[in-house]
Amino acid sequence: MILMEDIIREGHPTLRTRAEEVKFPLTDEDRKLANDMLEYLINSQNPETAEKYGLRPGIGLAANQVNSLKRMFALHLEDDNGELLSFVAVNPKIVSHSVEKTYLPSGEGCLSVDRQVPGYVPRYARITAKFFTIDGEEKKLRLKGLPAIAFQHELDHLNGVMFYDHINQDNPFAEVPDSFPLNGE
Ligand code: SB7
Ligand code: NI
Repeated sequence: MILMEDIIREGHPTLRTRAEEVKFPLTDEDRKLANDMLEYLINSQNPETAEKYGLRPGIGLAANQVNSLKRMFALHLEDDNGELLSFVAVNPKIVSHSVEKTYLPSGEGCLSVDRQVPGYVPRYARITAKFFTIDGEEKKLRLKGLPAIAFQHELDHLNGVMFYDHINQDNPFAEVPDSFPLNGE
């Protein structure tokens, strides 16, 4: 099982390295990694297991964060309609996106960042994403709200990008053109 000590932190070069496409069928090792990442998120959101194992809660986790350069990440969260979105995305991409942006008024955090980094992180408000499941099935999803933000945060990890790379250096809370704040988080 993945623990906090398995999650690499800022300064580790793997977080700044582009992850590589995964080939199908997945190897047993790839499958284990995928399942372990999703399991971490589920355990981290359960107050008992989070407490027991000292897990920081997360809605997403990318392979780079456990020092693996495979293009896969896990997401486990509810959308605005209370529907559970829980999957591992392999070789994910954004095929189209809105012009409009959004951001969390309280900023973003990251399991690989042990400090608060204040500021707005502009994200596309709506995205159409494509990815493969662990079993090699291709999925196409339309996301908005927190799931869209989380998908972009994780896809960034696969490209060696950190959330704070997007924060305005001169004024972290500068108005984001053509955007709205996403409330409820
Ligand atoms: C806030 C937090 C996350 C995504 C978007 C907004 C995920 C935090 C956990 N991670 O570090 C995942 O990479
Ligand atoms: Ni992160």
